[in-house]
Amino acid sequence: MADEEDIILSELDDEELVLQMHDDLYDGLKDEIEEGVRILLDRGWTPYDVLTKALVAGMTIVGADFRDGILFVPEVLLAANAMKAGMAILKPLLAETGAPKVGKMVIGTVKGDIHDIGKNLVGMMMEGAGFEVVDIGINNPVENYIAALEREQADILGMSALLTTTMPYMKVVIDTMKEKGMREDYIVLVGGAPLNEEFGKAIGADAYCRDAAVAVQTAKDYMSRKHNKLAAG
Ligand code: B12
Repeated sequence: MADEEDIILSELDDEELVLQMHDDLYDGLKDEIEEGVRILLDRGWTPYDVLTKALVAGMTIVGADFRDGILFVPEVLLAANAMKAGMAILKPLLAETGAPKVGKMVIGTVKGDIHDIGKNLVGMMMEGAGFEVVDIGINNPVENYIAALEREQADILGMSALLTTTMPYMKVVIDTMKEKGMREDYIVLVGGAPLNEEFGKAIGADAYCRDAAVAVQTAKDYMSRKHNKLAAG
């Protein structure tokens, strides 16, 4: 039987390498993930494919085993760190489109919630699509969102929540925006694994986005409508 340590990533074909990366992500092996990402890029993979097929797909397996009680917080944290290391290599490449800025987004995870991988991914993909992104991090009370929107003169607010206990806080933010008479000045996009379309509607968001690709498309659609509206005066 082959010893794990004997595996030389660069000798694997693409398919084997991607499967090995899923395993390495599962085991929280940061160095191996970084190496795998570099190899795939060298072989001509697009940063987006590396992100979705090697990293996000691997994290989905981690998520399933966490849910089923096979993995626990410390292991998931290691996996998350490995994922972030891979994402750090891809980030500049995804952002490197040189496209004119199409709009500005403030994005953050809500109060009580420290999950940030999905939010970071959305931020990266938005930057890649030509948006300017101001990331206000995790565990944000409503004041942080309001202050950032006003300070940055943003077009879009993005809120992330991964817990059923923290997602209702999005409504607190939207209600506060309404009270301050500023709700209509922004496009509000929400996301995170436990959310769905109905929830997005119920709390008064403009849209719920299932993943980062949908977030980019939705943001673009709203920005072009906003421009058309302004042009129509
Ligand atoms: C990694 C992880 C952790 C890591 C987080 C590390 C980090 N830096 O983020 C750690 C170990 C710290 C952690 C802690 C906890 N976690 Co946790 N975690 C996960 C896990 C396995 C993966 C999440 C992830 O990163 N996914 C990968 C990314 C790419 O996907 P995503 O986040 O869904 O994001 C995509 C979309 O949702 C969308 N999106 C996300 N945000 C946004 C925002 C906008 C604006 C838009 C448009 C779109 C969008 O686009 C993203 C990219 O495509 C999930 C399982 C799961 N199925 O989600 C559990 C999970 C979310 N965690 C869970 C739990 C219970 C916890 C803890 C309470 C565990 C504990 N007992 O302590 C704590 C809570 C800590 C806290 N207060 O926040 C539960 C939540 C259950 C529930 N229904 O509420 C889950 C679902 C696991 C489970 N099934 O039990 N966790």
